[in-house]
Amino acid sequence: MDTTVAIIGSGFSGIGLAIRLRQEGVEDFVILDRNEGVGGTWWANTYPGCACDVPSHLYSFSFAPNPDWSRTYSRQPEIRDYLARVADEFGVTPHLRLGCEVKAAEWRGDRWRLETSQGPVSAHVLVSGAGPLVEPRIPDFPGLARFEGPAFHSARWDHSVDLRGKRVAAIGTGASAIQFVPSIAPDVAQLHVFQRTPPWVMPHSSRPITPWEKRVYRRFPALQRLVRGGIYAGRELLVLGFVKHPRAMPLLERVSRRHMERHLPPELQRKARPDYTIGCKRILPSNGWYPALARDNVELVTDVIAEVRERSIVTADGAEREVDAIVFGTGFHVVDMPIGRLVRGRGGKTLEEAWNGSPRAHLGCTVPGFPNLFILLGPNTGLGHSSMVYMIESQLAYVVGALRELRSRGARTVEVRPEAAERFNAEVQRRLQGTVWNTGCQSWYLDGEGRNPTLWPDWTWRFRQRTARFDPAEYVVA
Ligand code: N01
Repeated sequence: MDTTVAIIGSGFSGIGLAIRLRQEGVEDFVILDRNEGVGGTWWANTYPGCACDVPSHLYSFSFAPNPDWSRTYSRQPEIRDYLARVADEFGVTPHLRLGCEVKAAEWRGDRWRLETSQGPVSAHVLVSGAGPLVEPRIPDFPGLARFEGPAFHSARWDHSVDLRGKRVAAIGTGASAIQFVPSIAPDVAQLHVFQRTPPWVMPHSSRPITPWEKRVYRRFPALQRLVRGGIYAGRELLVLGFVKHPRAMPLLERVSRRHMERHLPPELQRKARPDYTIGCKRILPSNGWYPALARDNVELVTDVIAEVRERSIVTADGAEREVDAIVFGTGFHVVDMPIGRLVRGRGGKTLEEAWNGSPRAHLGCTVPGFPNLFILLGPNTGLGHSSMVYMIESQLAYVVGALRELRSRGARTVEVRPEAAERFNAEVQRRLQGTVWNTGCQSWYLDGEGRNPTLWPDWTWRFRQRTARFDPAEYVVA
């Protein structure tokens, strides 16, 4: 199959780009997604309690507001359905190739040649909308392969396993675990929550949106835009604490601590109290987390896992806990994201080889040596406080600008100049220096050397400004 643009992934990035391409009059494109349905991460993550911790009005396309969100923070099925509906409404669905896994992509002089599970695809331009949080990371605990019960990652929830009445180990206490632990705790016989680092948890303001509010939003779309703007501005204020004045963060710490103290007895507080600056890992909103930890059938384990046996987990203090199932909420391969190994640019080098252990790209999007390749939500586009859909929409404008440049010049290739990419990355790393993410704790935001290849260290509107116009001077257009 021959196409102008091949897009990997049908999440917000892939669907968003497809819509923008159609608006530009480009119809010759295909979206390849290994899943059987639309939605990317919102298709793949089906764990109990899965929801977005960014408000619904902001976590949606600006050009496709949804007056019918059922809650202020939407749950996974509703976001998945929203994406499928938007794909339909904007005429993108016929461009989808679902169940189609991209296994390799190689630059062949003037085109990309893709190997997929449905045969080869040749594309003039390749866009990755694969996202940075796709490949589950399961720690290599000694003996794990010997475990005889079901064991799965939260992003690959095995719904054929009935956890009711079982003894379950939940490993990890990040953004995913904090959602599934309170959801399964009432149904299991015993839940052992293995925590390496306690998260900072805030009170959650999630609530149903009333029929009256929905009617108002439907009648006055401008009001919904206003609410969206208000949420955006409120969240943006957090940048002040994360980036500009980390010393302001103790205010938030106090709120979180009080939240914990309200729900946990003193001996559990000691285990659940974080000892690092708030914000250096994702701040987690939940009203269910601490009450779940306080349940009689839940145990918070803070000893390190030493070994997994056929039917049990042994911690470093020698304690052995019999379990029937293990659920991993242990995060994703981010610094070593799979797309890095799939894509080969000029000279046969993979992205991973070009990155040499720490991803980097110009405006989180383009990489020297990889012509006609655009990565949506690439390196240093992540946020700890706001909607990734905002970052995606910013990059969509940039990619469309690049494609317009190609078309208007009748050119074949566009490739970022190494000096432009280096300048950008040096600036981003300089800005990251004093931020809470680089100074507050060790997290998956940082690579093995302490470099931060994941987060955007500034106001998000600055990212929008920087990506609003494609600057051909930073590229070789030939
Ligand atoms: O993963 P995580 P996640 N032994 O990496 C622990 C997005 N997201 O899937 O902190 C024991 O946050 C690890 O411990 P530590 C969001 O961007 C968004 O929960 O490294 N424990 C941590 O507790 C989020 O940031 C939503 O010490 C081990 C946990 O596993 C990202 O996805 C919802 C371990 C991993 O937490 C990832 O979240 C859900 C080991 N060897 C997720 N290795 C929204 O609502 C790791 N851990 C938008």
